[in-house]
Amino acid sequence: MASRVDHEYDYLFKIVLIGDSGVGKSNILSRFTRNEFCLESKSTIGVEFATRTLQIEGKTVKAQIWDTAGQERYRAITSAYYRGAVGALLVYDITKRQTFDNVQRWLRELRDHADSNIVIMMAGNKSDLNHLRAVAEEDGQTLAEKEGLSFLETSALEAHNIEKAFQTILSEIYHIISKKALAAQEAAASTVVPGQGTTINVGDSSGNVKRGGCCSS
Ligand SMILES: Nc1nc2c(ncn2[C@@H]2O[C@H](COP(=O)(O)OP(=O)(O)OP(=O)(O)O)[C@@H](O)[C@H]2O)c(=O)[nH]1
Ligand SMILES: [Mg+2]
Repeated sequence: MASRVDHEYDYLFKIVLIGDSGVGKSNILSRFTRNEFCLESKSTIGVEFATRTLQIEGKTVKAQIWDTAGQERYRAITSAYYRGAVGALLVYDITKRQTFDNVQRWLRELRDHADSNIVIMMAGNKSDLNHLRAVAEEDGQTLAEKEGLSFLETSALEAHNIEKAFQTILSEIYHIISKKALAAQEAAASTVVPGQGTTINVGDSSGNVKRGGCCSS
């Protein structure tokens, strides 16, 4: 019964991955959704997405995570990518200063294209390469505080803080949504239909992910 399967969650949240090419977005996604990592992954072309369902404060939350190319020439239409997104993971590479300097550029893009209430987590990825570090953890922390973002250093390779990064984003979104639902209920105008889940504007929710590169079997 396909329709039953479609509603085996309380909430569906769309989250977008952004950041320069090569920072590890696709590997963060594969680590989180399939527990896979690929040392020689190819640059993403266009848009892919993958899903994972998890428990957030007793609710079943389906995270639909979108991944696109950091390289401008491979990117799909920007507005469609951000449409309906309630969370963003903005990734830089702790071994490449330029990817950190470009964080401001990505924040501008979010401001221009995404919902103004989008929950943003900044991740300094490749924390396993501490000997090649070009961005101090405090620099990440300082920028995050200045911009009002959550912040973690992660490693897709070592599966360090990947789980925590998504858990944090999803919990924050859940808190915002449940506060809004409560306010709406109090105003006797709730838009949440109990038991049917709250669908947050997504396109294709088939749950499939296109696989490419060296990790495909
Ligand atoms: N050491 C280390 N390497 C990583 C980590 N995450 C990703 N990489 C490597 O960094 C390279 C780029 O990773 P991708 O996940 O393809 O980067 P991306 O951000 O998706 O790049 P685009 O698709 O071009 O935007 C690959 O060689 C990965 O193996 C990490 O946590 N540690
Ligand atoms: Mg990629």
